[in-house]
Amino acid sequence: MKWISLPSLLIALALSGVTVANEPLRNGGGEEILLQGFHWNSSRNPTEKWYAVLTRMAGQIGNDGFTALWMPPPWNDVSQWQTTSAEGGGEGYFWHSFDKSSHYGSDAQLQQAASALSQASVKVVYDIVPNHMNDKDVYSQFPRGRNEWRHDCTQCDEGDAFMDGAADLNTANTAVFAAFEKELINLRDHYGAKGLRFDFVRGYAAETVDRWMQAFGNNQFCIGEMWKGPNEYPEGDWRHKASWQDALKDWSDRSHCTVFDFALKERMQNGSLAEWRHGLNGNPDPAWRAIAVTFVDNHDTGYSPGPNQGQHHWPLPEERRNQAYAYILSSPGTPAVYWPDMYDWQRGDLIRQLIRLRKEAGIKADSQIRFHPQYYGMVATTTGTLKSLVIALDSDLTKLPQSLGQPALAADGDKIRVWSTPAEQSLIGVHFNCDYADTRFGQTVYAVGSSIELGAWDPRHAVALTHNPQENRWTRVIDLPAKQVIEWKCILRNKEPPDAVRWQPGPNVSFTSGEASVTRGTF
Ligand code: 7SA
Ligand code: CA
Repeated sequence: MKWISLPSLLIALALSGVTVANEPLRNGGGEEILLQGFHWNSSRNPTEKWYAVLTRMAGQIGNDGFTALWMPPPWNDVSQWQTTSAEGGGEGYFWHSFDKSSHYGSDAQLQQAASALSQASVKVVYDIVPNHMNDKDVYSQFPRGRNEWRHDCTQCDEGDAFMDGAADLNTANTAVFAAFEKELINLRDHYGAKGLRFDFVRGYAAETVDRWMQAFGNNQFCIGEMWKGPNEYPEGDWRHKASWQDALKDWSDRSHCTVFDFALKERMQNGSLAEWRHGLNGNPDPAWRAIAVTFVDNHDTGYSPGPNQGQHHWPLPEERRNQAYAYILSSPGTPAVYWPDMYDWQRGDLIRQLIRLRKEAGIKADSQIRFHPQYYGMVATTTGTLKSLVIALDSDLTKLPQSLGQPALAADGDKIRVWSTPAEQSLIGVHFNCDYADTRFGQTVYAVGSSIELGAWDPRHAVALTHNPQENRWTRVIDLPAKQVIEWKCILRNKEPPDAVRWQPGPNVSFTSGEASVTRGTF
């Protein structure tokens, strides 16, 4: 029997067009901390060319703990436009040619900035805009009438149109695909590109991005900007009824790139602090957390220093901004920090401290996160390779478990508290049982105890058990980190007010999680 070797089997599969499952997720090993290296008005920076600013700041950016910098589009953009509510042009998103001299600076200045950042061990990630280009110019790289533009034919676009689609290119066309493939390799070989941010990915196929990345560098970092809510998909499209997370994961599965966590952005904008857990980066499945690039604002959604204060399409209100940075920097996903928040609006010290705590804990994109919903606000524990970080945002976590001690960071009048603790062990489900409770109408039996999961002995934050009438037993499985010495008691409590309690008599029940997986208290 002739055995076919694994590599040749994989090649055969790949050639057959079958997507080989082992395509790597291109998330930089999950250890990237990204700085958006520009804002909406950077191309109009009054004092010095933007590339010169980046060269001057490269060392500080590295010292501040960033591992990668998202550059603006590197291509020449001579556009000027006006709409009823705004005007602009030259930012790079309506580019004219692959020429690197632009409003951000000259080709030489770009090279200087790229090498200064690389010397500071900061990966250069260019913003790529393949969906469209300035169709207004007489000069155009792509001739008309050859199916290279969306409007050349009815099937001449593999995605959405930008505005009315007059400027859309047909990325499925081999000449168009090849032109970008060549330019991405040029950016890698001559402009220090170590990663790519793909603009407006709703405008072309995720598989096209995957093929460009295979040419650019199959393991290099890439991020897709998929800003498209469920209601923007046509009625018949499954994503119209799916969640923001589902559509983002679908795109990442087909491109093998990370994706900006617009699911978290939407919850930050429209949900309470407790609902921030529903971001892609809080998903119970690590494969979903690993693809999330979390952010508070960017050059579209947020304000920018300078004219019109930028675009501010979807800005996070000021009072939540510090808490949002505390959350994305001490939770899973790949955090992205918006330039003005770091270097223009005095938030830099807080962000610097948070980055240090994240790195000391060894938190990665797919790290485990546990939410503690029995508290108001956002209380969660993220466990990295070295430590666990407990975060409490605007919460009523007042009685602290001994294990927590003093916060490693407190800010915003204690609205932000972060503790650094020894890395907790993996979780195990412990059966909590309470017997012989003679409950009055409306009363419920709770478990309250020493650890944060059990409310740190505060009945208000105890865990409600469920009644099993046959055995007159109240019970619940509670996930706890293994190897923790736990003390606890059964209590009788009304739902509201949460303080009317009757305690289980006698000494506390105590056990070590993992050695015991069942524990019992009796009234
Ligand atoms: O409204 C915000 C959110 O509120 C929430 O409550 C909503 C959200 O759904 C809701 O829950 O988000 C909605 O609105 C977002 C912002 O418009 C949408 C999002 O999908 C939607 O859900 O995001 C879209 O728009 C962003 C700007 C894009 C997103 O990918 C896209 O999904 N961001 C990236 C894309 C571009 C374009 O490359 C950049 O746009 C962004 O910086 C980048 O991050 O000759 C051709 C031609 C004609 O075709 C046009 O008809 C004509 O008007 C030219 C003219 N076009 C001009 C535009 O009108 C003008 O606005 C063009 C030449 O210049 C401008 O376009 C700018 C754009 O304004 C600017 O944001 C573009 C090119 O310079 O550069 C930037
Ligand atoms: Ca398109």
